[in-house]
Amino acid sequence: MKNIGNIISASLRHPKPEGATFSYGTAGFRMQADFLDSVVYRVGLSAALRSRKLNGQTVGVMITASHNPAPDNGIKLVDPQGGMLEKSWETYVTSLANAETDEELQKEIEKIVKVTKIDMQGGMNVIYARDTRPSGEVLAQTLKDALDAIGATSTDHGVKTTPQLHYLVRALNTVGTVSPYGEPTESGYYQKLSIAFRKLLKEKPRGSTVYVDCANGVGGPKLRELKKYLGEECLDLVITQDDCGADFVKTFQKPPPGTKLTPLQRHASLDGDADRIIYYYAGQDGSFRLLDGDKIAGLAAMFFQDLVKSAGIDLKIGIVQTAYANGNSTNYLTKTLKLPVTCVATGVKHLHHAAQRYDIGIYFEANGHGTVLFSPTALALLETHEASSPAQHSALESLRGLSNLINQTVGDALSDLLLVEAILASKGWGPSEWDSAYTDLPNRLFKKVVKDQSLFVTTDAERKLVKPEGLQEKIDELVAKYSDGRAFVRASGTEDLVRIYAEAKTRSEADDLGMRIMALVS
Ligand code: 16G
Ligand code: ZN
Repeated sequence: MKNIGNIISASLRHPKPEGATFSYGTAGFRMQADFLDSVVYRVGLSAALRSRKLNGQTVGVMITASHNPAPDNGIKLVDPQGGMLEKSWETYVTSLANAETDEELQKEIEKIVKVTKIDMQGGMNVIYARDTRPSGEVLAQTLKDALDAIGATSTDHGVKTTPQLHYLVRALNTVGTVSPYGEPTESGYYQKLSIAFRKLLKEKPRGSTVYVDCANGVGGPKLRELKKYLGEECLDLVITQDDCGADFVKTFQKPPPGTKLTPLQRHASLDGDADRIIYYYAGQDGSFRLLDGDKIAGLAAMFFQDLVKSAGIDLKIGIVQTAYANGNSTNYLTKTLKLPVTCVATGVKHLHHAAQRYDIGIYFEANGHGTVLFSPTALALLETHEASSPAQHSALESLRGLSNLINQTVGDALSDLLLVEAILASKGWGPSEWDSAYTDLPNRLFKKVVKDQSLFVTTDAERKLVKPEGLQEKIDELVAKYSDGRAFVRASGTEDLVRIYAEAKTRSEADDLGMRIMALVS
């Protein structure tokens, strides 16, 4: 490889911390920012190799640690169609990150080139962006160092939300094709979303105000920008920056401190890189009510089902959830709406993949990561189908609008916000009408530090443990004692601990079940 000398000499400036082991987890590499330098350098090399493997198509790199504390950071790769890095490449990236010496690094690079049969003749194109974490700037420099050393053409897109970077990658790779995704710029992204949103709203009057807490992250400035494109007459948005965000609200089931809820007023919280959103409000009686990812999935499923019926077309709608989905949300989808539901392991890539099996695949994690995917068949049908009545025409137009409004590359808090707002406006609903579809079963989430989390091995989309031996039987015995009881234990993919989820008919039963399982886990 002709640039190997440059790669190794630049690598001297980014030495690997001795003995450290890194792994490309559900959300790429994520850790304290101080330890990331060598990882970022090697991810840069991986991105360039991946681009070369795919004939020079543009690959994306995002520097973010999502909702983790400010001193953390992370890095992940985006494939040319805007999705997550293909699974088989996670191993290659991990092996580069863990090469102990520069000789080993060189060997690993040469191995990847050989094993994946990369023809090194030709260009490599990589774009990158970061969230607003202070450590991002220096890490972006390190990334550039790697891309220069290997000889890739690269563009620094500065501060972006994670989904914006996914959008840019797909848009860049589809310029001049039969299905261009959109103008490959940040303003192209805002234009695409705002035009679709305005079309969907038609002449509907503007709904009441929605308050959006952007978790002190990159969502704040970007939502402010989007607001300019939407125009005041479309959506009354009040943007706030609390330090907590979606994760806090979902975990503690209360509003961010400092946020006062007025009954029936809509609120939403994003996370640090704006790929996750949840809603909440106070009921008439002042009680706190969460409208999480499951509730968004339910709302979208109901709406899409109606539209597809009204449009008179045959498209298969399906929903993808994880074990964290509230039992009553699954009941609502399967029993009330009678739609198929698939359960997969935690992590956006698993949901995304499973959702691609439907014509309209709706996927949401309870924590608010999610989107709606339209298959190529669905898009073609929407394009060509001739309406035979004004009602059909209007439903078809709405479906077309939604396919442009919804980010097809990955879950996107800004796009999901507009999706929810468009549905509520179309129905003339407030949060309580939305919430009335079903009542969540009370649930509790615990975490426990254990000696070795790798001893916890699951099956059945993480709903059952196969190891430690005998533990699942004990959990089953306990669960059977509670009405509507359900529980599972899984090793976290982002922290060194295990998570315990329990739900049951009443709050006290859910708490009790969770605590008893906590006591079983060690
Ligand atoms: C990551 C995943 C998220 C998942 C979470 C679970 C992506 C982009 N993010 O943040 O989807 O819900 O991990 O964390 O895939 P845990 O394994 O620590 O419970
Ligand atoms: Zn995130």
